[in-house]
Amino acid sequence: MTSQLPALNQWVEEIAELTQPDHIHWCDGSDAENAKLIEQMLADGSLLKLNESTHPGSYLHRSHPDDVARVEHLTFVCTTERDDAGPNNHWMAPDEARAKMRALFTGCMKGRTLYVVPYCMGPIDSPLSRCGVEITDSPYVVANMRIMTRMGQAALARIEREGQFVKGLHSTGDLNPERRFIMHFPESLEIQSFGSGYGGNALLGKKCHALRIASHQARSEGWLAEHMLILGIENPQGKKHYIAAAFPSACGKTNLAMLIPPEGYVRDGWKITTIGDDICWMRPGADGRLYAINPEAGFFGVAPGTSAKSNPNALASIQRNTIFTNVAVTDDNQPWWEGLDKRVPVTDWKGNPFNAEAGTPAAHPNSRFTVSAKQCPSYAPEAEAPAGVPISAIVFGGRRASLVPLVFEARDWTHGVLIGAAMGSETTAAATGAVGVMRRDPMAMKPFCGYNFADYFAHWLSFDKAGAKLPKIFHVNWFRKGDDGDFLWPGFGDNMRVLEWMLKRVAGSVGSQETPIGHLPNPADINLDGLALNDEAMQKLFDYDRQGWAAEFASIGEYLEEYGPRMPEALKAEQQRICGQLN
Ligand code: SAT
Ligand code: MN
Repeated sequence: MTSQLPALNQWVEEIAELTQPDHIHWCDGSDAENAKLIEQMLADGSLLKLNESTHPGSYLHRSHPDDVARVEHLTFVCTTERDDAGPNNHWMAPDEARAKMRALFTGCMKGRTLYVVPYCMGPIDSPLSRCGVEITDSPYVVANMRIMTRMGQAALARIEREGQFVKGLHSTGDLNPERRFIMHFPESLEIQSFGSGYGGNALLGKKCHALRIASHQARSEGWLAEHMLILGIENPQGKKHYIAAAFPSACGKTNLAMLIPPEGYVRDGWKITTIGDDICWMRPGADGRLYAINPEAGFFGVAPGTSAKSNPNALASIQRNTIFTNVAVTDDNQPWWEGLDKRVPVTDWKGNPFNAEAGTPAAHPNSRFTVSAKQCPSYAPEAEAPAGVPISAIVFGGRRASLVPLVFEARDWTHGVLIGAAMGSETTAAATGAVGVMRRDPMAMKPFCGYNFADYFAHWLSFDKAGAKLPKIFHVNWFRKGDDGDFLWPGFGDNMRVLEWMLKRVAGSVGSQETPIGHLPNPADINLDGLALNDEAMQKLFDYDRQGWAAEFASIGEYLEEYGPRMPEALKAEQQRICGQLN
């Protein structure tokens, strides 16, 4: 098979010549094709069949133990000018990067099959969607891309019609971390990834295309590609709002997107539905509002911590047709991870007998499930709507043990952009490196923005123009800890209480306490019925520490300075104005 697009055929030929595969297979995305790939992976041991009666159609993949997370230090944005990538990215000159990758890709598919994977990010018929083709030698990647994107025949037809697509070239190579690079060429819409088979390094539609390349493209086309979940929230009167929320990887986006409200809310008729759990593309509509789509078709969620209590919708979604990566296994061959339940698994994520005494987790902390969004009980049909959904509120949040209150609201768009730009969070297992270190992660895009953050903030500011009806911007922190080191806020379903307050603010039906950091809630306006928050929690969740914030804002100022003269004046002025009020 080939396509009706000469540019695509030519590229595939070129890559085949370079990588020298034994076979070339154009993926059509069909069930039969998938079944064949699965059969082949079962035969070569790259997939293991899980318990068919408890988890029909589900498989376990164990990655190489050195290949378990994104590798930010090996991820590059290769723009002609170094400054266009900015201090937020690792940069390599395009020619140097191409030469390096050419050497790695030469002959790397000998003895393997080259898969051509056409995919569409977003509903096939949405003007907001964008397409790509990933060439890969990993059948595991093909099977995951089939779940995570609209992959195959229909995507190819759109690509042939449009003539434009993102070119993604991927090989697992020899999985040697010394020979691993994830290169982005946003100016020519290209991605080259070598030496990893894992998640965001290898499923090129996800972080590489839908965030790094798309953010660059979005800037020139007037839209936003963001690291955000999208949820629908329906009140008892049947009115629906949509909220987009940015949190760093492994900070609970999937849980929030699939939230089940506390009992009282359910009884009253509140409902949360899920549009997406990781990525959001937004564009101003004719009415001035921002309209969003989820470019993905599935969830690549963190398994550990997922339970009937923390996220019943996710758990229900992954009972069948799911690919698990790096989880543990029970004696009856069911997938298991820390936080699931009280059972003790027999095999750890590396395939060794599990020794509970050793004190190391059975599932890898960044173990994942890949599942179609359609299997989620809370999945919203509007997620397939070509026009997207109108966003009423944007939420920024991080993992902060101290200082940052439960929720506050930006005074206006510029202030909201500063709140996003100033986001800080403690690092998680989603990337290699130390866990629990506080770092600035603006809009949760630190690892994902395909261009200079200073220009990115300017792009965000540019949406505030005549005729725009922009969402309100909020900041939340579910992770504040008390003196005893325990979380002060119960989180999970109870986050509904905070979402409800946001909607009251959107409707203009409640007031707030004005402080230099923004509008804080009057605690009486947040429904805390049935929660037993102690005095320390009430005090710390709803208060702000002026001195602490003065120090925080001084550090935010230093952070913005790192970007030099490209940093928009309006953002610096906003930071200085708040500093002035705090000191
Ligand atoms: O590994 S992924 O980038 O796909 C997941 C994540 O870090 O959010
Ligand atoms: Mn993510």
